[in-house]
Amino acid sequence: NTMLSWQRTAYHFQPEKNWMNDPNGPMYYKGWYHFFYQYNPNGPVWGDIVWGHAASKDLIHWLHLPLAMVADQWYDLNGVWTGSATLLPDGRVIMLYTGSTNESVQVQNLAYPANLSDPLLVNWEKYSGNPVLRPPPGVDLKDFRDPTTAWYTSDGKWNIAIGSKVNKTGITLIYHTEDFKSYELLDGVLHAVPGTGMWECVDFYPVSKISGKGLDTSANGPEVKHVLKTSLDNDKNDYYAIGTYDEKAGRWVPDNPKIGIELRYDYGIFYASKSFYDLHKGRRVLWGWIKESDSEIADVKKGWASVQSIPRTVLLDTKTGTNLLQWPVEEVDSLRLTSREFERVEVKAGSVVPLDIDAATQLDIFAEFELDREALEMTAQTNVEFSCSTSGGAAERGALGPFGLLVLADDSLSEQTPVYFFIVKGTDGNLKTFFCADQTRSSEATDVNKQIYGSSVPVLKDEKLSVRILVDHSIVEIFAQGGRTCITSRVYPTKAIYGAARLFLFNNATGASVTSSLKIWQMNSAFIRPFQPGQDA
Ligand code: DQQ
Repeated sequence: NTMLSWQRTAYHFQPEKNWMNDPNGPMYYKGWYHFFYQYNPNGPVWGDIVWGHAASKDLIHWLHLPLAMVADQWYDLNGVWTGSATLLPDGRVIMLYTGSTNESVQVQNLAYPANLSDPLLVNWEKYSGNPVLRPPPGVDLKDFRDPTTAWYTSDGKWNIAIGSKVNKTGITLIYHTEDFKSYELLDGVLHAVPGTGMWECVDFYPVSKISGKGLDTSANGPEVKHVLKTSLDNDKNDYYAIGTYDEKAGRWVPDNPKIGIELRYDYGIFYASKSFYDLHKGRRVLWGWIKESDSEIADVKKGWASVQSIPRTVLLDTKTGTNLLQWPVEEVDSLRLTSREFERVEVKAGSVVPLDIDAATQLDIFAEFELDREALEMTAQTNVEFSCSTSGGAAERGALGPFGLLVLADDSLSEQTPVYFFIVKGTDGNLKTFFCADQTRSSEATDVNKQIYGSSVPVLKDEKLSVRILVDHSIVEIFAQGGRTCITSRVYPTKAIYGAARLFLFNNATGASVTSSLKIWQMNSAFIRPFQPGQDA
């Protein structure tokens, strides 16, 4: 349907058609990045789930490969669901995934490449002894899914984690194995949080306390923290916490037990994410599923649904120690074409300033903001109850915000997606900074979600406010303050498309002017196309 084709993205991963959801089994193997994903080959809605497969040299340009696994065994007849890859030291590749059986019981299955000398890993074999794991006693037959990448343990064996729930308590089970065929369920749970419901797509990995490098999933020691991430089926968001893992005790304890697992990878749309250690570049890379926020009818009309996030590097923020930093992988920069720079543009209180760039649908924007210092100091206490989602959005004026950019806007501003900072000042004079994205005017279409997303963002002394924004037709991925707070917006402009899309600075604060410096790149499209057999990859 060409009517809706402008919504297709130019450099985010998506299949040519139909439905996609969770990222599965990402890994680097013999010079190729492999990406698998939950896929419905028969239509643009969830169902008939199999594993799609694509490979890339740089995480940006992709070759679509044949389906890796289809639902052809009793133990995955109702779906080849989410799973993870483990690269063994001897060169073997282990793929563990959840099968929904002919009776819709959730079991774990083992698969491996049919030919390890094929760098494209086109053919996959399922282990003849599947399933390797069935739901343990006390767990509902439909609450046992999404095995993680395995990590090496001090006794020379492996652990994997699997999400579940007992009553309303979300839990992570740990299984111990030597050969990935038989497993022992360890006593207790890695972690549990009452009231959170089913834990889908658990991810568990180390981050370094000192270096800016990513760590192999098996790394541990005094210089390491462990991140536990869960995807909450209840509200379809990914939550994480940073903590300490005691392998011998089989427990992980969050650094800040008061907040539990409450930080979000992304305050917009980002779910069922999965990370992997990229041994090629020594980094940890995170993928997330960006679902649609329009209606199913619209998805059927356009013939496809969902995109994947731009792969992001994940690191511990060693400056704050309390959050992760996510940033688009450096390969994204290879798509940059021409750029425009704007030095210290003044944006007066209550004004909008157009930015003169060629086109505005495929952009990489880096922007810094400074609020007028005097105004900042003179301002008395402001509304300290502020929250992005319950606020009036970019139209609501406060003393010290909102100010930022209007992306995917048309000339008349009848459509616009504001992304902005909002500063509040407490009675004690302390400042708190929020970062939000406002969907309320993003589209004139009526069948789309128009929430306001966002959260607070840590800003340290003497730091400028900064934001990086990737715009790609119908998706806006935002990384505030070096990636401390991220927001992905899925938007459906009807007028602000192709050559009609514009970019503006805005400042809706009542009492302070803002100075902004920006560098804006036009972004090339990525090649994301079918692999032709015989083609020299
Ligand atoms: N999607 C898969 C499940 C997983 C859910 C099924 C999360 O394995 O729990 O498509 O989106």
